[in-house]
Amino acid sequence: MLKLSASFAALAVLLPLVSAQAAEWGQCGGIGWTGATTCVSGTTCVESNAYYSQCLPGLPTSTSSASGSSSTSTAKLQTVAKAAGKLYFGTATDNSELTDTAYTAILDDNTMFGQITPANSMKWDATEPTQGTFTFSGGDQIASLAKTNGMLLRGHNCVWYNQLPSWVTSGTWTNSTLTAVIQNHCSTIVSHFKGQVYSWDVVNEPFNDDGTWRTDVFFNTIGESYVPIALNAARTADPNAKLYINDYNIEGPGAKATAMLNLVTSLKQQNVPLDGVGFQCHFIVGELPQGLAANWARFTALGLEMAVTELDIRMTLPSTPALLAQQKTDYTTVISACMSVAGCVGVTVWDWTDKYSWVPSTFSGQGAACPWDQNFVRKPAYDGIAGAFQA
Ligand code: 9MR
Repeated sequence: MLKLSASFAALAVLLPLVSAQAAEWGQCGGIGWTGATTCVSGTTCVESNAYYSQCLPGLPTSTSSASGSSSTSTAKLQTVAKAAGKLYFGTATDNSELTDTAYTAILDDNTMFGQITPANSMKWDATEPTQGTFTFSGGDQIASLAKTNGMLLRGHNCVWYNQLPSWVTSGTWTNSTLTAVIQNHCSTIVSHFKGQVYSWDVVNEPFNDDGTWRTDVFFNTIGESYVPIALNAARTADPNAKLYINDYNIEGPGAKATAMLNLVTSLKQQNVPLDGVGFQCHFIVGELPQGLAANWARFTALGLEMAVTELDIRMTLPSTPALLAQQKTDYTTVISACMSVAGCVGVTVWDWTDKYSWVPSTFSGQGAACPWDQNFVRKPAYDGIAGAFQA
């Protein structure tokens, strides 16, 4: 009898634990959801939208603490970046994330982040969805967050082939009508945020991976001179903002880096206003390009500054202690490269937590790319970043 009631007691303790976890594919969150918010082992709660989160298989339940390899650093990243002589350590964020108070509690810490980039709300589709009609509410929210917290702001972006409204992509343009459209768009958004922005990604991702020009509506209609057109409009609109061209797969030497180097060399020779180059740094664990610092130094030797603008280092899931250790090494490598290039002004991660990383929805089966896991637990990567700034 005694034995039986002890078993019942054990069951009574166990049952609520079991039922507190949502099943694979089950709902685990969303506005109005009152059920389980954690998932059964082997699955992870992933937000589909504000109203629905689901337990998806194949993702780690905890990327770091369960593996026993978590962060131990007590350093704050903006503090150590500043102490190392850099302007900032920053992060991308998005407006939809700002209702998550556990998230904003960390985001708002200006000893952790000294700079913010809006992941989406200053893009063309968000700011000029209809020709000549501008909406700045999303961008203003991020700008005011940066101001309230005393953080620098990177504007992202004026001219990009992606996230364009259809009136731009499907319009019937001549060189002169599209030039006017670019000038109006860049000058209106850059003017709107004048005085609030440290640097603007005026032109984003102009090249294909083989170093040829990306054949988007701008290049196809105007040719490569759409780049100086945009830069000149931005300079007139805010003479104090640093003007950047930003791209990926230019971090190490290669055809695309050479194309970018040739472009910025030619722009400088023509006295086109340009202050910096953004190296996005969307990397894969264990596959960093060789020669980062030497490549970046070729750009700063032209009198330009540079920044790591969108850093994340993804892995094939599930994460393992070995992958997390390699990821720490890789984050260290990137920060060390920035440390060794005087003109590298700062580093921005493309969101600090896996909870809001763009990676899993773009690369199936990959993720865990950020320095904090989806539960806001710091990973070994965090220590890699802090340690490299402190070295
Ligand atoms: O993080 C952004 C994501 O929310 C958007 O869905 C995506 C759409 O293109 O853009 C992401 O940000 C990109 C950035 O603007 C430019 N470089 C690559 C980034 C990751 O795709």
